[in-house]
Amino acid sequence: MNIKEIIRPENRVAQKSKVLTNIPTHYCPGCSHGVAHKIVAEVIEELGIQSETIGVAPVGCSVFIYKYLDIDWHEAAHGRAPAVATGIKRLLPERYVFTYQGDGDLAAIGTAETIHACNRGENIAIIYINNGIYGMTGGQMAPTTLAGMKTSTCPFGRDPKTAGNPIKMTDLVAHLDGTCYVTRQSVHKPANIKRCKKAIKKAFANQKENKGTSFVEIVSTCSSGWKLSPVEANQWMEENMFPFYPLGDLKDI
Ligand SMILES: Cc1ncc(C[n+]2csc(CCOP(=O)(O)OP(=O)(O)O)c2C)c(N)n1
Ligand code: SF4
Repeated sequence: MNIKEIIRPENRVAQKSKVLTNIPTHYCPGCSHGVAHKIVAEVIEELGIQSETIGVAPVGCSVFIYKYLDIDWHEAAHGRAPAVATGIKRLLPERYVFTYQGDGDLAAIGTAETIHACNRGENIAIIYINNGIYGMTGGQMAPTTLAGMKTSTCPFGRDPKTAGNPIKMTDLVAHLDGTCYVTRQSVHKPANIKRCKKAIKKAFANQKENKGTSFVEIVSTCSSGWKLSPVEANQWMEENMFPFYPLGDLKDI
């Protein structure tokens, strides 16, 4: 096989998921959103539910996720995705419904919608991309920003005395009776990507059994907001984010 034949899409060993469109994503190099999109698409393809899935898109860097995954979508106002997903799922209970939200969207402006959807046990999946910062708007402090972490609005580092403590949404929702599956994952290494994909698959599959709300946090990088290279961002995440946001299942019933 010559080089031209090798690079033809049909001859590649690893094929792109058919659920992903051919539109190039707008994410910065080293951003976790692209990998997270890829595994959500693969899960939908592997479960054979492309025509039955409805995603609810957030406000944040992933606001254009509806351009990248070829499924039905609904855009929600900032933070309101779990409320919109509730309405969709109740009207169309046979559909697989999920939200995809950043930490600014889910843990700041959307805290109430998140907590109450989880408390009601809405039969949806929530995918929560926690990069500890408001990426889209210029790297401001989020409720999830670590103590001491520098952002554009706390250039000397977050001071919990004045700015409060970083919030662990995943731990909070694990305590609610409405959640059936709560887990914290990452996508920075192949083994983690595999585990995260399994978790997302479970979150979708749980809907078939009407078990309640599945919540998958993905501890993520924002290389631009953190002002680090892609490699440095992964290292920084391992050294600083994981000790505070430890990976693993918090609840699985
Ligand atoms: C009602 C409202 N308030 C504020 C904003 C501005 N805004 C847009 S995105 C965003 C934060 C997004 O951060 P996050 O959810 O963490 O996503 P990321 O960009 O990091 O992926 C904010 C505050 C808005 N669009 N609408
Ligand atoms: S600003 Fe951050 S979250 Fe947004 S695309 Fe860039 S790296 Fe990703």
